[in-house]
Amino acid sequence: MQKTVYLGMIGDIMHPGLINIIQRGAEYGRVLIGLFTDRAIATHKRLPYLTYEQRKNVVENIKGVWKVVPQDDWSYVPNLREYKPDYIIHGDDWKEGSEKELRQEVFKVMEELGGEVIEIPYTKGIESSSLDKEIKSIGTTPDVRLKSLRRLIAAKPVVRILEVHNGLSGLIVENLEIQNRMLTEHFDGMWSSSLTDSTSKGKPDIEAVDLTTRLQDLTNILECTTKPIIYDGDTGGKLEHFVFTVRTLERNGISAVIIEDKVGLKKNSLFGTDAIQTQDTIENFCNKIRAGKEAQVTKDFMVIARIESLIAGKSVEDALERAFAYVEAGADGVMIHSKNKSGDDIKEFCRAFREKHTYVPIVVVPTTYNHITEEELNSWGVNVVIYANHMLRAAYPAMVKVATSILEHHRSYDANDLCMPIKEILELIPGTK
Ligand code: SPV
Ligand code: MG
Repeated sequence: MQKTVYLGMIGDIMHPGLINIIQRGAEYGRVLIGLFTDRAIATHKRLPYLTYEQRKNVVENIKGVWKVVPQDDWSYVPNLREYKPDYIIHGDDWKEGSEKELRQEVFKVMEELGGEVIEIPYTKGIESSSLDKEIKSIGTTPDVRLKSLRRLIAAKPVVRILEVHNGLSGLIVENLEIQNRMLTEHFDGMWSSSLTDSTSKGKPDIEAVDLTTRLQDLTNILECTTKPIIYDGDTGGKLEHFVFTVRTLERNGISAVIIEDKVGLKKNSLFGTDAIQTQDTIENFCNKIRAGKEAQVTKDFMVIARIESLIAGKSVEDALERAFAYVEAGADGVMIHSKNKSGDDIKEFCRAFREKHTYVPIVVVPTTYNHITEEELNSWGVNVVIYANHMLRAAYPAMVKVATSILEHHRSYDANDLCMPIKEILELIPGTK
């Protein structure tokens, strides 16, 4: 019988290095491609530009490919056990760096299975990661960016979102990666916060900064990033205005708007019951959700309903009643907010909500109950975690410290260690020189 050669690939960017490895594999037998699914990729790196189906279509039409099967895990082990290939072929670049442990596992399993690992020298001058960088420098389109949030929610246990308020903070979300054993940790997308958009302009968070003004900042962020953006739409304003907001956001490639069920002069939720927080009627808010959903052009844009019952001092039951009604009205997800420090109310809400709706995404903003990890939140049923204000809260005290030092010493020398070196700031943004 013909031997089988397993080759795992993402297949987003086709290049001669991949064709070479397929051809080399075909010398040993029929080539079975384990095509990484979004789920397998998303916990480790950014989502591919093309969807799984699009990549499958390309790869299965390459000469020398026998069959394409999904690889649903970053580790090769489950598929190797399932398909029991005679060989697995891989570029020898995995001997060093983050894939080292993956390689060790593969050797162990192939030995157990009586198979063999073929390592071939990596094609010089072509490297997926540098091609990745190329693609990133080209940017993205509003359409691809918009869709990516739904893809991430489907692919990841928890979608990790960080607040941004300008291009620079956007670049942190876009580019920051840390190596955590076999994982490359990164942020999945951005939160355009009304609190930090307002605060960074010296204005209170009361819907005084209008959409047109906030869009100017968003444009800067859109220009230097490719990851999805969730827009904090406050109360959504008047229903008649909200439909224009939806269209504007959608046209710009924003993935979702979250609107909160409050009326009157909006106060930041973290004041809790220290401020007067008036909730809308269920009926009115449902009408607003419906109007927003009818206004959107694509099927991908998301209108997420934010429930303020716990902020306004009401019960979890009240929050659930509203959540169920909002989903019924067409909301693509719910955000449950609380300023309780324990997180118990959020947990109770999530558990009960999940009993009725298995898949409707739950979004949380763990600002006060921030001892709880993403993994724990996920075990309650949470899909999206928003770190809603941390970039601005980090920047302000750092600036005050430096300003204070200058006042104290009548020179900036003493603040040297608090500041990024000039050379680094000059070289921070690609294309500066
Ligand atoms: C924001 O970031 O503006 C929010 C979240 O709406 S919170 O400030 O917690 O209300
Ligand atoms: Mg807000």
